[in-house]
Amino acid sequence: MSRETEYGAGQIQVLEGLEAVRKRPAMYIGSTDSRGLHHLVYEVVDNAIDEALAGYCDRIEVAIHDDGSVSVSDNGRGIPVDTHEQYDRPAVEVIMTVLHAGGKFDNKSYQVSGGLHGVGVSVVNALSERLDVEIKRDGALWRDSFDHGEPTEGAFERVRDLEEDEETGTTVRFWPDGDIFETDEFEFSTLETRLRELAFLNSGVEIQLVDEGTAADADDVEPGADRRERTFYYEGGIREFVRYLDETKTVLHDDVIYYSDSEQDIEIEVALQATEELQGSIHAFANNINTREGGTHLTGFKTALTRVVNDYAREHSLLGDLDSLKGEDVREGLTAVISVKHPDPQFEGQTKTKLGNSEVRGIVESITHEKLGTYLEENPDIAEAIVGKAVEAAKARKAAKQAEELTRRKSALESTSLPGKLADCQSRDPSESELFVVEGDSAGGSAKQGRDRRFQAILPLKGKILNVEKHRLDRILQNDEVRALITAIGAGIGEEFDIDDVRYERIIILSDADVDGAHIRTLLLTLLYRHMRPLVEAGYVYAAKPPLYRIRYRGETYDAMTEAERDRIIEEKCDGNPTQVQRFKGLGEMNPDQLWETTMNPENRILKQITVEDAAAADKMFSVLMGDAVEPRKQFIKERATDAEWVDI
Ligand code: 1YM
Repeated sequence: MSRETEYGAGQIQVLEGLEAVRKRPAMYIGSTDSRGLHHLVYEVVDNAIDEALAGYCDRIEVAIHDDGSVSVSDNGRGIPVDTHEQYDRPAVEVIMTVLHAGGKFDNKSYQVSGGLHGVGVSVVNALSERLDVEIKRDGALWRDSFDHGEPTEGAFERVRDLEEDEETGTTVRFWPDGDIFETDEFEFSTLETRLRELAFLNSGVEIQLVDEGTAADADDVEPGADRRERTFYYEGGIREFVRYLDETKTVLHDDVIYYSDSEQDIEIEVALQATEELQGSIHAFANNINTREGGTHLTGFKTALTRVVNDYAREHSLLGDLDSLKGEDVREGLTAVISVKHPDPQFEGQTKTKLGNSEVRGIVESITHEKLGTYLEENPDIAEAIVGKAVEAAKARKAAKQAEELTRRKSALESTSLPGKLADCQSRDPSESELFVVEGDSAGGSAKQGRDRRFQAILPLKGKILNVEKHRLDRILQNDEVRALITAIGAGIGEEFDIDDVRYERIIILSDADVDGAHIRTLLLTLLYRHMRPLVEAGYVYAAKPPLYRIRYRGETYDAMTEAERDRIIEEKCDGNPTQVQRFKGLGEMNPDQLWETTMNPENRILKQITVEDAAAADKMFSVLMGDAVEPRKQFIKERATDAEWVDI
């Protein structure tokens, strides 16, 4: 009986399942944009991580190939290849083709990792033009291949015996389906951020990322180097994660506080360290997923933290004339990573990144209360540093509140008058209105003349806005440029920010394509990220990418964003030497028409939507660029040069 002619009931179900995934991919992987594309990689990596958590694998390699495919390898037991009774097919084919079989069969140990959507590798297969798998297991190398999710006829084979000392393991290589995804470009930095995070969250697992030089952001590879490679391995797990997050900050104690415990099969791990910063950053994970919307683990931690620090302060008479410390006081400058692993996590919230399991709250709370309480009693120096910082924060909060109230009454914030420098648009419909925040008066002038005034507003900003990282809200509000921006956007700031009041749903930062421009953009993003975060979360913030070069050849003009693109255009379009290559030194050099054509016209322009792609990475970048430590900042700018702004934030 040949497989391809006799479809059993099970096989028909499989084909229908794959069809459903291809019809509505977003239901399974969230979206078909760049995020969805990268999600495919994470889904495969998650299976390897599961194998590591089960104790059978300690090395994972991810490679971006030059034919648009990505491969993931591990040195685990290898996906089973024996015949699956129910389907009468090799188990690997069942795993690759049956929806939700990518997790574990029913009798298997629970799956701790699992992608955001936890859909399994069969979804990756369904959304790939081609997927190859190589398995070293049961003494042999096995191979199988799939075409748009369906097993390729005759592809399953036992290739050869394993050498005596050859490791077992799995390699999955897939070519995403170009008809389904809007982009086919894998970004090294996006994968790097997630894989580093996974290595921190799963101590002892070595994760390597290799790029054959073809990733979308390969521009910043040193000339001559055609391969980028990063290896992540953290013996200390989330302790090292905290150290990494604090690398550029002034810490208040050297040791990272760490505790872990488990209850009812739920594993809890916490690492924390106090710093001099004003901003605190707590990153909570559940089953390796960054729970950006928080949840019961975070609530439990915060409650216990506030109580433990208050108890200590009171018992040791450190409160002075304060009644008590608020949670926000205790968290000021605190870096923490919380990681829970739960056999049956419930994800809630808009983006399904909020942990909902109610029992977790009490468990994290009691473990934190006990372990952190003990730690503070045993380490009075550290305890006093933490309490001292919180007391200072509480006093500053009171003073800031008074100042803020005063400022608010006097400032333009509550008045309806718009800043004088603003050239507003005619439309009053935020959904079609755009605000260009432009670096410098001269570029601002060109932008005002070049714009489409029906829906484009221009706000020129002079010089550099205040370094918002280093100041509390009361000082920030005294800065004229900042106030003009807040008033123009119209939705307030800080805790009072109300997204429903925004006057433009596109805030477009327009600055020069050089290091200074990158700096100004970063300053603005810092302000938006720290004090108007809902704007970023809503996807309302963009950076415009002005061209660097204009090439003229035989009456045609071409604009290039990078040096590499310039060279490519010259090579591809110009048969002989181009008539003229103009380098734009700054926005101010473009006349209003050029600015409109290249940078403002929705038909031609390139906008980069700013997302809070990864709070940890963003926090890190802002700290490096804005923080006190000079060396890491220099290093960062040197490494990324003008690309600094295109990292994912
Ligand atoms: C590059 C991706 O998928 N590795 C992988 C997957 C599995 C196993 C080992 C595995 C698990 C078990 C037993 C078990 C999978 N197994 C299954 C299923 N790497 C990658 N490595 N033997 C092997 O959980 O008991 C699904 S994935 F279904 F067989 F359990």
